[in-house]
Amino acid sequence: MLKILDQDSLRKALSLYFIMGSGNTRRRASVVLEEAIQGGVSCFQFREKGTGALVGAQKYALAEELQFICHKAGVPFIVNDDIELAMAIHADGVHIGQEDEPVQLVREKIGDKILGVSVHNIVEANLALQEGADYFGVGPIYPTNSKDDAKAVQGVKIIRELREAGYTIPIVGIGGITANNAGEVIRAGADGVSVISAISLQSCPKSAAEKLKWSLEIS
Ligand code: TZP
Ligand code: ICP
Ligand code: MG
Repeated sequence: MLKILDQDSLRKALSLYFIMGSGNTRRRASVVLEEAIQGGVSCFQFREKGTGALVGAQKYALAEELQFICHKAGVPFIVNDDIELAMAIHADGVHIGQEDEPVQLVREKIGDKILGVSVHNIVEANLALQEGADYFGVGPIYPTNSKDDAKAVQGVKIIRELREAGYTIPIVGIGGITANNAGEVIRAGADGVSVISAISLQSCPKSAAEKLKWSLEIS
């Protein structure tokens, strides 16, 4: 586990936030992650979901393999939804959605690990902040093929609205983000972009990450 990040370090770490599970790539997830990190990914979320998702010991083993790669590179390793797994392997944090356990309960369970929460509007944002979220994942900003039960596309307007409402918490946009639209997400007020397919499904994850990083730098 990393040293606990202060809010500014977390903000920076979230700038290029890569998410993947075994179902998001046709290659070995560990190889894709290694290449993505070489390209500049600054945070990683293990999200093992959907048809054919690994469970039990296999899920645990893949989590540990990917965590080791992150650890070597000093990249925070966050687990989606599975708090038990996150605790068992001493992950750096967890990311939960509105359908998961209440934020407050998760906060109690994970102590000072990083806690990310998916929020879609001001009401959810207010509650998540009050109950102990460290950052928000906001989306889907653009249409996505990577989430079966994705909510309605929001555009970058929702990020602007959260900033205008006074939220200073780190925010990442998610959903359909590519090197072509990442700048727009940052200009709306996000601290970073979260992507699955824009890295995991590319033939060269390293150059895909580099292009995303470049688009963030010139935003
Ligand atoms: N939550 C909202 S959209 C999404 C998740 C997990 C999927 C993002 O995947 P992609 O491939 O970057 O659109
Ligand atoms: N945002 C982030 C960062 N991760 C997710 N899994 C999600 C929203 C749904
Ligand atoms: Mg969830």
